[in-house]
Amino acid sequence: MKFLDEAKVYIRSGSGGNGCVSFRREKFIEFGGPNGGDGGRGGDVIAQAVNGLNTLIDYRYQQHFRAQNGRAGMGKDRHGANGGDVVMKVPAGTQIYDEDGETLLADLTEVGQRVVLAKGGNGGFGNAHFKTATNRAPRRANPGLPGEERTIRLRLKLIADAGIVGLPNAGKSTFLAAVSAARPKIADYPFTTVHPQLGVVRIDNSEFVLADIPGLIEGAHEGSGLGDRFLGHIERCRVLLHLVDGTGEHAGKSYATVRTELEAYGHGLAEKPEIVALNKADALTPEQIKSQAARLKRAANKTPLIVSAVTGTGVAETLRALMAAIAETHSKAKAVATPRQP
Ligand SMILES: Nc1nc2c(ncn2[C@@H]2O[C@H](COP(=O)(O)OP(=O)(O)OP(=O)(O)O)[C@@H](O)[C@H]2O)c(=O)[nH]1
Ligand SMILES: [Mg+2]
Repeated sequence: MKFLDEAKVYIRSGSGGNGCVSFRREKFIEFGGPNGGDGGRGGDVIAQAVNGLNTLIDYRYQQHFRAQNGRAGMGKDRHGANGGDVVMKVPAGTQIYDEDGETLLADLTEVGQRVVLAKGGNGGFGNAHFKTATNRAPRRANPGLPGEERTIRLRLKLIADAGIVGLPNAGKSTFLAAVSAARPKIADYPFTTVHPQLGVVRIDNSEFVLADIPGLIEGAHEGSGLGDRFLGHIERCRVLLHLVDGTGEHAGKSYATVRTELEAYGHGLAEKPEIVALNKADALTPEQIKSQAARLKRAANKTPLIVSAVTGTGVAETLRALMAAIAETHSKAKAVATPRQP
């Protein structure tokens, strides 16, 4: 399936049906009275988060969503039919913005969540509605109200528990492939990964979702490389796995480059708990590991894990560290949600 994480969509809810002007006319019945029915309501445009989607690609092919108009009321007190709603199915993690791309209208983070984006117009009253003691033959009926139209922007921010960051070629995709059933493209050139990938990781009877995103280079926040827009996909991650290529020139500098980009991007990424790992240990001599790990430790202020995504060295430890960090953020969130009773 192709990946698309931004889409612009035009939506229009249904207009209400007009009310009807009509009088009862039957043989032998005088003054039958008004019997014009009300118009039906126009349909709504609704967005709903559904299971089994992880891209907005459908919105490349369909960019207009119109709900049905309500039908007009009719004589003999017949109410017009309501217009059908149209439901836009989106993956969980989709944010819906106004046309300006800044005003957040809705954030659908859980499957099943739905939001009405454009309400259908009400149907107009038929003349039967306007019958009063003093006006027993009203000749007025209301028109239906028009539907709403607007342009909205959908922005998908994948929901993963942990996200892998690092320079291009750090081995992020190799790591994801080693620990999950995901099969990202892997190659020894930068920017192999051009869009985010998710994998489910199972360790010690629990599981979590790990996201692999395109590599970051210096200046990514100014658009260098693939830029930093994919960082949006790890905004909601609880922890980061920062992979540093041990075969690179200076592990400490590689680390710092990526950190600078995380900080420049903002949105709380730099404050997330981070597990640091020196990757490609299999390709290094023990001395090289020692010196690179020391540089990395100085830069990151914590002892890095030593990993080889290819041979599997240190992989289980890394997953356990991620799992523990994820669990910790959960318990912290709970502590905030339930303040102690005085
Ligand atoms: N020796 C060794 N090579 C590795 C290891 N992990 C990854 N590689 C190699 O490093 C190269 C880049 O790996 P990828 O997994 O594509 O790197 P990436 O970080 O996803 O790169 P981008 O998607 O371009 O950002 C590939 O040739 C891998 O085979 C490792 O643990 N040891
Ligand atoms: Mg990759």
